[in-house]
Amino acid sequence: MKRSAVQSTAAASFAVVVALISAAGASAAVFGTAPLNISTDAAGNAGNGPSGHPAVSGDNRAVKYVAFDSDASNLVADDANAATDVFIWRRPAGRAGLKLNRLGVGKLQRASVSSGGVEANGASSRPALDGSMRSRPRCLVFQSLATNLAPTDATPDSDIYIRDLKLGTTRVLTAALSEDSGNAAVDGKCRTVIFEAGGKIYSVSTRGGRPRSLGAGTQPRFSRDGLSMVWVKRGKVVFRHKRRNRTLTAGNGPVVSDEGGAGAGWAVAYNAGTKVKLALIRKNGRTKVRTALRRSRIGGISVYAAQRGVLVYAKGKSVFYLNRKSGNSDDLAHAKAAVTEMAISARSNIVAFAAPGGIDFVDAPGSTVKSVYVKYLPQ
Ligand SMILES: [Ca+2]
Ligand SMILES: [Ca+2]
Repeated sequence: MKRSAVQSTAAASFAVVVALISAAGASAAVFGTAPLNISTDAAGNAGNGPSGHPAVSGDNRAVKYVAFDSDASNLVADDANAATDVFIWRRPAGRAGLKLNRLGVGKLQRASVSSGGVEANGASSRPALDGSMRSRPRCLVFQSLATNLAPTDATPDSDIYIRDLKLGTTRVLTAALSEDSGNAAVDGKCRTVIFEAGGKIYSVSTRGGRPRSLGAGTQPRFSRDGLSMVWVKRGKVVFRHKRRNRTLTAGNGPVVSDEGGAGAGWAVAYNAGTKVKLALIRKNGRTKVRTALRRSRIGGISVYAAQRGVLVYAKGKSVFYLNRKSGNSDDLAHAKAAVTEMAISARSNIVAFAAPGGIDFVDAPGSTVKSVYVKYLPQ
């Protein structure tokens, strides 16, 4: 894959022309499998409403789950709440999970339901999934306005809920807070959830208890190993490790890697205007911030990004990845409208993103609904 982004975009454009002529698939034009729309019903029919905010489980290369939210009512049977719900898609095992070439493949379930399986009476959105290099995914967290998901929460404010993927139970984590809570993230072992409420970052144990304030901030994210977090405070990105906060430069939408070996420390990527900044924070505290990408938007970071690893990002309507070890950048998808919601697995073998307006040659002709796609990237 010794191609620059510019060259591969040109190659992609050429391939699109070839596809137009030969009616071939789009898979030849981009690196990895062709994007597969997973926000469909079991037969592969597109959602009847928009889907977005994909999250990918952090279980090393296994990547069992992708979650997203959707306004569509036709993705699963009996969705009659006329409200946004959170869905979890289970990637098929074996070849089918690597090829990802058939619409409706895998198992899609609604996750924003009560322990008794009752559907929510309010909108649920913004899922996050656990799983790390050493642990399997066990839980999904999301925010919901519903008043019927947990007996201890009957107020129509926004709360953070946790769904145990094995037991199929749902609990509220923020009943003790009167502010609206949202934008939750969970560590890789499903021990701690961080979220924002009333302009502050809070941390709460997944076993329950009162949320604890970590100070002013928004947009919290965890590293997969759960040892570091990032957020935005007064317009600047904050990196936190072992209760120590380090303020980086101005930015938003930060993502953080696990700690690298041999003192390499951590990588934090974030948006700053139209640039993507990459902060490398070494174990000894030395921090370097540089511009990694221009006219781009960060979408995700793989666990080893401090030393090597991958960034996934969008440039206009296209999704790319950048391999920090080789310096190679390659295109993953060309959507019909600007892509802003992306996620990447721990080892960057699975990428998920939401494309407003759909993707040419991938969706049914004429389908323009915002959908969630997954790709497998061979490594
Ligand atoms: Ca619904
Ligand atoms: Ca509530």
